[in-house]
Amino acid sequence: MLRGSMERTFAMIKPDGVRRGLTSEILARIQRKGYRVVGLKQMVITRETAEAHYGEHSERPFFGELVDFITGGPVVAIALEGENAIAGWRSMMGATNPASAAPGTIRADFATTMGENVTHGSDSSESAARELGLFFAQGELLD
Ligand code: D4T
Repeated sequence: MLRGSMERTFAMIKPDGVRRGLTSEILARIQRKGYRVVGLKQMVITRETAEAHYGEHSERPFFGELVDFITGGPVVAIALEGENAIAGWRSMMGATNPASAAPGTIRADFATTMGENVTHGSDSSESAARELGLFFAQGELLD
Protein backbone atom coordinates (compact mmCIF):
# COMPACT_ATOMS: atom_id res chain seq x y z
CA MET A 1 0.00 0.00 0.00
CA LEU A 2 1.24 3.47 -0.86
CA ARG A 3 1.34 5.59 2.27
CA GLY A 4 1.83 9.29 2.82
CA SER A 5 3.48 10.69 5.90
CA MET A 6 1.93 10.13 9.32
CA GLU A 7 1.14 13.51 10.86
CA ARG A 8 -0.43 15.02 13.93
CA THR A 9 -2.44 18.21 13.71
CA PHE A 10 -4.45 20.48 15.95
CA ALA A 11 -8.17 20.80 15.28
CA MET A 12 -10.66 22.85 17.21
CA ILE A 13 -14.43 23.14 17.31
CA LYS A 14 -14.94 26.86 17.89
CA PRO A 15 -17.50 28.30 20.36
CA ASP A 16 -20.18 28.64 17.65
CA GLY A 17 -19.88 24.94 16.77
CA VAL A 18 -20.00 23.81 20.41
CA ARG A 19 -22.91 26.14 21.22
CA ARG A 20 -24.88 24.82 18.25
CA GLY A 21 -24.41 21.19 19.28
CA LEU A 22 -22.18 20.24 16.34
CA THR A 23 -19.47 18.50 18.38
CA SER A 24 -20.60 14.92 17.77
CA GLU A 25 -21.26 15.56 14.06
CA ILE A 26 -17.75 16.93 13.58
CA LEU A 27 -16.09 14.17 15.60
CA ALA A 28 -18.04 11.62 13.55
CA ARG A 29 -16.71 13.14 10.29
CA ILE A 30 -13.16 13.02 11.67
CA GLN A 31 -13.50 9.38 12.64
CA ARG A 32 -15.25 8.32 9.42
CA LYS A 33 -12.37 9.85 7.52
CA GLY A 34 -10.03 7.52 9.39
CA TYR A 35 -8.15 9.94 11.59
CA ARG A 36 -7.27 8.85 15.11
CA VAL A 37 -8.27 11.20 17.93
CA VAL A 38 -5.21 11.22 20.22
CA GLY A 39 -6.32 14.15 22.40
CA LEU A 40 -9.74 15.63 23.17
CA LYS A 41 -11.05 18.17 25.66
CA GLN A 42 -13.74 20.79 26.04
CA MET A 43 -12.32 23.94 27.58
CA VAL A 44 -12.59 27.71 27.77
CA ILE A 45 -9.55 29.40 26.22
CA THR A 46 -7.86 32.16 28.23
CA ARG A 47 -7.20 35.49 26.48
CA GLU A 48 -3.50 34.77 26.84
CA THR A 49 -3.78 31.45 24.98
CA ALA A 50 -6.05 33.02 22.35
CA GLU A 51 -3.61 35.85 21.70
CA ALA A 52 -0.74 33.36 21.38
CA HIS A 53 -2.79 31.09 19.13
CA TYR A 54 -3.78 33.93 16.79
CA GLY A 55 -0.48 35.85 17.16
CA GLU A 56 0.00 36.05 13.37
CA HIS A 57 -3.17 38.19 13.19
CA SER A 58 -2.30 40.60 16.04
CA GLU A 59 -2.04 43.63 13.73
CA ARG A 60 -5.21 42.87 11.77
CA PRO A 61 -8.38 44.95 12.32
CA PHE A 62 -10.42 41.87 13.24
CA PHE A 63 -8.00 40.67 15.97
CA GLY A 64 -9.97 41.98 18.99
CA GLU A 65 -13.20 40.51 17.71
CA LEU A 66 -11.48 37.23 16.95
CA VAL A 67 -10.09 36.93 20.49
CA ASP A 68 -13.47 37.91 22.02
CA PHE A 69 -15.20 35.27 19.92
CA ILE A 70 -12.79 32.40 20.59
CA THR A 71 -12.76 33.05 24.36
CA GLY A 72 -16.54 33.65 24.49
CA GLY A 73 -17.60 30.06 25.23
CA PRO A 74 -16.24 26.52 25.46
CA VAL A 75 -14.31 25.06 22.53
CA VAL A 76 -13.34 21.45 21.88
CA ALA A 77 -9.59 21.01 21.38
CA ILE A 78 -8.64 17.94 19.34
CA ALA A 79 -5.32 16.33 18.49
CA LEU A 80 -5.63 14.27 15.31
CA GLU A 81 -3.32 11.71 13.83
CA GLY A 82 -3.39 10.33 10.32
CA GLU A 83 -1.73 10.23 6.95
CA ASN A 84 -1.33 13.77 5.65
CA ALA A 85 -3.68 14.87 8.44
CA ILE A 86 -2.61 18.54 8.32
CA ALA A 87 -3.76 19.24 4.76
CA GLY A 88 -6.49 16.59 4.96
CA TRP A 89 -8.24 18.19 7.93
CA ARG A 90 -7.94 21.64 6.27
CA SER A 91 -9.63 20.26 3.18
CA MET A 92 -12.45 18.71 5.26
CA MET A 93 -13.05 22.15 6.84
CA GLY A 94 -13.16 24.04 3.52
CA ALA A 95 -12.23 27.64 2.81
CA THR A 96 -12.04 30.18 5.69
CA ASN A 97 -14.95 32.10 4.17
CA PRO A 98 -17.94 29.71 4.19
CA ALA A 99 -19.35 31.50 1.12
CA SER A 100 -16.48 30.10 -0.95
CA ALA A 101 -16.16 26.74 0.82
CA ALA A 102 -16.71 23.70 -1.41
CA PRO A 103 -19.97 21.75 -0.94
CA GLY A 104 -19.60 18.90 1.55
CA THR A 105 -16.98 20.68 3.62
CA ILE A 106 -17.73 21.54 7.24
CA ARG A 107 -17.78 25.28 6.63
CA ALA A 108 -20.03 24.97 3.55
CA ASP A 109 -22.39 22.65 5.40
CA PHE A 110 -22.58 24.41 8.77
CA ALA A 111 -21.47 28.07 8.53
CA THR A 112 -22.46 31.29 6.82
CA THR A 113 -20.01 33.89 8.14
CA MET A 114 -16.22 34.16 8.12
CA GLY A 115 -16.07 35.19 11.80
CA GLU A 116 -17.99 32.15 13.00
CA ASN A 117 -16.75 29.33 10.85
CA VAL A 118 -17.13 26.36 13.25
CA THR A 119 -13.68 24.78 13.15
CA HIS A 120 -9.98 25.49 13.10
CA GLY A 121 -7.08 23.47 11.73
CA SER A 122 -3.33 24.04 11.75
CA ASP A 123 -2.04 25.23 8.39
CA SER A 124 1.49 23.71 8.42
CA SER A 125 3.63 21.26 10.37
CA GLU A 126 5.19 24.20 12.25
CA SER A 127 1.75 25.53 13.26
CA ALA A 128 0.60 22.04 14.20
CA ALA A 129 3.55 21.53 16.56
CA ARG A 130 3.12 25.00 18.05
CA GLU A 131 -0.64 24.73 18.53
CA LEU A 132 -0.57 21.16 19.88
CA GLY A 133 1.99 22.38 22.43
CA LEU A 134 -0.19 25.37 23.32
CA PHE A 135 -3.30 23.29 23.98
CA PHE A 136 -2.03 19.91 25.20
CA ALA A 137 0.58 18.80 27.71
CA GLN A 138 2.65 15.80 26.64
CA GLY A 139 0.91 13.32 28.97
CA GLU A 140 -2.55 14.30 27.69
CA LEU A 141 -2.00 12.72 24.28
CA LEU A 142 -2.15 9.03 23.38
CA ASP A 143 1.16 7.50 22.25
P1 D4T B 1 -8.62 29.43 11.59
O1 D4T B 1 -7.21 29.84 11.93
O2 D4T B 1 -9.62 29.98 12.53
O3 D4T B 1 -8.75 27.98 11.36
O4 D4T B 1 -8.94 30.02 10.20
P2 D4T B 1 -8.11 29.89 8.88
O5 D4T B 1 -6.74 29.36 9.14
O6 D4T B 1 -8.95 29.19 7.89
O7 D4T B 1 -8.03 31.39 8.49
P3 D4T B 1 -7.12 32.57 9.03
O8 D4T B 1 -6.00 32.06 9.88
O9 D4T B 1 -6.82 33.41 7.84
O10 D4T B 1 -8.14 33.39 9.97
C1 D4T B 1 -8.24 33.16 11.35
C2 D4T B 1 -9.66 33.49 11.80
O11 D4T B 1 -9.91 34.87 11.67
C3 D4T B 1 -11.22 35.07 11.16
N1 D4T B 1 -11.11 36.09 10.11
C4 D4T B 1 -10.16 35.93 9.15
C5 D4T B 1 -11.96 37.15 10.14
O12 D4T B 1 -12.82 37.27 11.03
N2 D4T B 1 -11.86 38.11 9.16
C6 D4T B 1 -10.90 37.98 8.16
O13 D4T B 1 -10.84 38.87 7.28
C7 D4T B 1 -10.04 36.84 8.15
C8 D4T B 1 -8.99 36.67 7.07
C9 D4T B 1 -11.64 33.77 10.68
C10 D4T B 1 -10.71 32.85 11.01
